[in-house]
Amino acid sequence: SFLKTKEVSFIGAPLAAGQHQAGVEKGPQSVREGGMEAVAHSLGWKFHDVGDVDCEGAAAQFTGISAVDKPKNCEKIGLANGLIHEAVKAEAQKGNFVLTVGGDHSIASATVSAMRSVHEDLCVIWIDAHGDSNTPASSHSGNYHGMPAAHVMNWIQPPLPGFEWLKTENMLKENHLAIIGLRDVDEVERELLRDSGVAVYTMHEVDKWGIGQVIDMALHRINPNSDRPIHLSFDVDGCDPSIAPGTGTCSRGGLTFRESHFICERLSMTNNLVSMDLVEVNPDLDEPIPGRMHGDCHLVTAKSMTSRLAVELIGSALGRTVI
Ligand code: 6HN
Ligand code: MN
Ligand code: MN
Ligand code: MN
Repeated sequence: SFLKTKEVSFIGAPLAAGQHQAGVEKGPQSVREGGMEAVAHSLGWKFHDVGDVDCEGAAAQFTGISAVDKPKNCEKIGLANGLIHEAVKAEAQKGNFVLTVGGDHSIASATVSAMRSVHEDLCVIWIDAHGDSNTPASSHSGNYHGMPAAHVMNWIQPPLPGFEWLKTENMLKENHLAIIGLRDVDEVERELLRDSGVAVYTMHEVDKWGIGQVIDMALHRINPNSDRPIHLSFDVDGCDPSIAPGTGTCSRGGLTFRESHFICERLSMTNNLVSMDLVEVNPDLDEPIPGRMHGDCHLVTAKSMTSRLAVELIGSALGRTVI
């Protein structure tokens, strides 16, 4: 294994400035309160809660007018992400499994580059309804959470103000990234992805091949000899809104409950998974769980649909099996 310990470092990354729906900053607390520590313990992991990165405080260091109009909040996000990057790097250097809970998906340029700085050969599985591969020029919304994959592959020039910590040597090669679950991609973003070496599996491929084949194909592309450490960046909006309503950018026709779990289970079984992001859980947009709908694990205490799904998916990534 690429891990030196059987310990999870939980990092809360309550960043919301990469999109415009309030509430996503409550994601880390909802996962804590949902029983994450108990679930990790039950699976044989020690659990180290690093606490929340002070994203608000970091963002407040920047006052005045941004040097760029896209992405929105560029310097603020850059400063917060710099702290997230350092926190992830410090935990990864201990040899712990690094679990970063967002916050919006903006944090992924910080987490992926941090993991890359520790593991030269890192490859990444990115679960999402969206490509997150916009550049400031291709983005309609100007929201940075639609850009972190592009950014961490060095597609954004000139360098963004606030991101001075993001070094070229910690960026990800295109052929080390696979994105699964897409169904909502912007026009120019589509061209960027088509012309790239990124392995892209839309919901069409999931329907055609089944999720088992899709993951195997993705792993074959980005980790052909099964000798590279794997980071999982899981945007909960990759899941169907019927199982994950509590997120800011819902898109119909997503991954089912079992497909979502299968991804996490399959990656856990590689024994190469070193880190995970679970992002875009917005407790303010979430819905209650119907009373008679049992979960699969009594240690999960989350009271709403998407927070509960988040804790359960992380449990699967940490090795939970039925028998
Ligand atoms: N996410 N492609 C859209 C945009 O604004 O660039 C949506 C991005 C969503 C990003 O959900 O992490
Ligand atoms: Mn995303
Ligand atoms: Mn998304
Ligand atoms: Mn039990």
